[in-house]
Amino acid sequence: MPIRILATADLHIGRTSTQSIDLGEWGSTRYAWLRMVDYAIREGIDLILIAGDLVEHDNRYYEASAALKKGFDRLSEAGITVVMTAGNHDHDVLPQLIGRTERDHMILLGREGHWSDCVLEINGMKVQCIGWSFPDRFHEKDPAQSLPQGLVRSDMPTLGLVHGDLKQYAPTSPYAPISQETLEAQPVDLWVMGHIHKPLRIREAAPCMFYPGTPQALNPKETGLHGFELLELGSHGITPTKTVPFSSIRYEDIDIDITETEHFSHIREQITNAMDALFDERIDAYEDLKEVVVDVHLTGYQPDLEALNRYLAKQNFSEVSREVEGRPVMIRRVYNLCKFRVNQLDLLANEPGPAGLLAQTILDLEAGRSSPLLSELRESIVATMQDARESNTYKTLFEGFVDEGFADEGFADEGFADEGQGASTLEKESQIKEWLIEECHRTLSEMMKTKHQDRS
Ligand SMILES: [Mn+2]
Repeated sequence: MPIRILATADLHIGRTSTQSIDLGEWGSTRYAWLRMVDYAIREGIDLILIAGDLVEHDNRYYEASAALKKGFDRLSEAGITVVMTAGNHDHDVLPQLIGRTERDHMILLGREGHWSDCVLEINGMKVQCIGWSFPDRFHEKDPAQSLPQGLVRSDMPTLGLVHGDLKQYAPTSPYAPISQETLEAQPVDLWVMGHIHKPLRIREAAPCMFYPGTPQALNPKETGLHGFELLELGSHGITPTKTVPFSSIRYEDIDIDITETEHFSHIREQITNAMDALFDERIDAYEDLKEVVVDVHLTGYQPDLEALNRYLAKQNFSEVSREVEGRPVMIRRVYNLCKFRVNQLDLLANEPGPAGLLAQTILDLEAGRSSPLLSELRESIVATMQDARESNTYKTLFEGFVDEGFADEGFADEGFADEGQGASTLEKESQIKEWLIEECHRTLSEMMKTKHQDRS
């Protein structure tokens, strides 16, 4: 019989999902942990792997302690084994908590930042687990480099747990920048990773490697589907992983293009329609999903951004919140991300002066024509981007995916992060074009404003 495995990380017991209307205890990660325990028992899970940050940092000790103990007791009774490593949030609290409840089926690996292993026998099959835990709040070294030669056994399958960033995206992260190549080179069947809150499949082929992400989404930055991974380990290795939707709250961003919207009063209806479409287009409802929180991004071009801002400021969009398929869908915020559009760009382009030149430049860009001004602009942008990348200020692709602490420290920048190392020349070229159009529109908008003010 194969071993049924539930893999998770970053539960952060002690926190509560933010911005909910009325989730009550369903919003707490403490309750999510107990729900997960029930799930494991109900579904006949044999082994739970938790790759760090099970518990929020130490000031939540007492809240976490009782719930953890309750969960461990239930799992123990059901004969389910839990193998864990500590992350940057629970580097001190998890060893303490486990220390008090130490028992055969609850295993914390890699204490004090030293790799360790355990061998389990489940359903007549032997399996090795290896893991590394955070020794402190920060760890600037790559834990993969300290993995001892010969730790991984060749006579049975091995499952690995580690917490931290991936080095190629965050080379100087203070949260254990891990070399993916070094992990891959180990004869390990599976790597479960923690720290990045967005679920990420790194690779499917052996060794299978993924960040399960937060099973209970914590804030509006954690959009999309959140749950945990279910796997089976049999005589032929690991089966492909399956995500089990689990979070009681779901955060979504919806983009609505209002270029064609002439009357602002229609925006409300457009938002309502987009909300109704959510469950058809991207959300598969499941029993434990209790609430959806939506941020709306108004995009496209509008001729009068000031008037649009004034209109939006007067609206109470929470009134638009509604029930869809029996669940409250709430509008949290409406962002105006529209760009300025000059109605008669072609007329303006004929005028002398900087405004005319900018209008002409936008027309050139849109038509794919070149001009001396454009070549100059393009060169200086490429140089600036190069400088930015070399200065290492923009370290990660994972803006908004990582721990709040990390993102808040401003390591990442969306504009450059999206650009990525894997972007093709063609993609880069179209991003430069898009960015130039945006900048020209923005500058032109400023110019036109001044022009109107001069007249009045
Ligand atoms: Mn973490």
